[in-house]
Amino acid sequence: MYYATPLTSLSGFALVISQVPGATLIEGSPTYDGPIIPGITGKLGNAAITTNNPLGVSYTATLPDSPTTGVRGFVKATTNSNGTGVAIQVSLSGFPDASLGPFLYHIHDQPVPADGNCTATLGHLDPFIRGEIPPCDPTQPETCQVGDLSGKHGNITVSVFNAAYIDLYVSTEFGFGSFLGNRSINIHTSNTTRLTCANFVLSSGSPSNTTNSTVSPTSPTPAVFTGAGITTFVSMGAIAAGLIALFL
Ligand SMILES: *[C@@H]1O[C@H](CO)[C@@H](O)[C@H](O)[C@H]1NC(C)=O
Ligand SMILES: *[C@@H]1O[C@H](CO)[C@@H](O)[C@H](O)[C@H]1NC(C)=O
Ligand SMILES: *[C@@H]1O[C@H](CO)[C@@H](O)[C@H](O)[C@H]1NC(C)=O
Ligand SMILES: *[C@@H]1O[C@H](CO)[C@@H](O)[C@H](O)[C@H]1NC(C)=O
Ligand SMILES: *[C@@H]1O[C@H](CO)[C@@H](O)[C@H](O)[C@H]1NC(C)=O
Ligand SMILES: *[C@@H]1O[C@H](CO)[C@@H](O)[C@H](O)[C@H]1NC(C)=O
Ligand SMILES: *[C@@H]1O[C@H](CO)[C@@H](O)[C@H](O)[C@H]1NC(C)=O
Ligand SMILES: [Cu+2]
Repeated sequence: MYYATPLTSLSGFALVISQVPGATLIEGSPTYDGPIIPGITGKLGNAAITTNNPLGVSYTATLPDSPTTGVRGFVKATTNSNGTGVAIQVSLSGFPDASLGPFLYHIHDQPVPADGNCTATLGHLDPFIRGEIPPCDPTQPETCQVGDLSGKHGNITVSVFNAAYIDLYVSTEFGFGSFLGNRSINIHTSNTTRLTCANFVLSSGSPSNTTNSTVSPTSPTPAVFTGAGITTFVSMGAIAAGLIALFL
């Protein structure tokens, strides 16, 4: 399995962005209108397939009865039966007018605070520091952000959405950068507005915690809040950080 190492510089990531002409910003979130760049990958390489995840362990993110959105349901992540990758079950309903879609959903880096502020979950789970640009190519999921579930497995285009698939890149093993159990799900409109969010919590099994800080240098500082977009992001290049995820 992959052990992320703390970064000391963001320069490599800024370089990735600078390779992408035509990037524009909508309200702090980058969009991309140029050609797909083949082979683009994270600063730390392609996402690694996770193996030896703890069997029988599930984490479930259940959306709250928020008054501000009708979207309800859950995303459940269960270690795949052979320990490689994680089985994802998505059961969501109550999506608003289709004109706001397709809807997107991602694992975000940070948990939702007690006040329910989805913005505080920062950006996507992105331990390989791949960034938003160019968009995920689902035929090369290893090159996508680990947390970009809709990018890898499909957008939500119906008002009641059920899906089940294996994602080989997320992990249920504590100590890995791709671990999802202490993070959150965010549901977005197509323009990246956050509709609702929820934390993963252990819902079955015994969590694995055999890794320790000596062998697992994967406790990066929280993702930098980059909501002001690329311009700000580049200007923040001097900031040392572990995980970076743009704000979507
Ligand atoms: C996204 O859509 C929502 C809902 O229509 C709207 O309130 C918001 O201003 C839009 N944001 C952008 C950046 O277009
Ligand atoms: C485990 O199952 C997944 C699909 O569910 C498959 O992609 C993977 O190759 C399998 N791994 C092993 C070691 O059998
Ligand atoms: C939500 O969190 C973001 C990021 O931490 C922060 O900038 C914003 O002020 C918070 N909003 C509220 C209403 O607390
Ligand atoms: C979640 O756990 C991973 C793996 O142990 C760790 O690297 C990360 O910092 C943790 N994230 C939060 C928000 O606690
Ligand atoms: C998913 O939705 C996003 C946002 O509208 C869009 O950019 C992307 O192309 C869509 N992906 C697919 C495969 O349709
Ligand atoms: C693993 O152990 C660390 C350190 O004691 C603790 O912070 C963390 O919550 C534990 N994780 C799990 C999944 O039990
Ligand atoms: C942590 O990992 C190191 C290296 O594998 C090992 O020597 C040490 O005993 C472990 N500590 C604990 C508390 O498991
Ligand atoms: Cu998101």
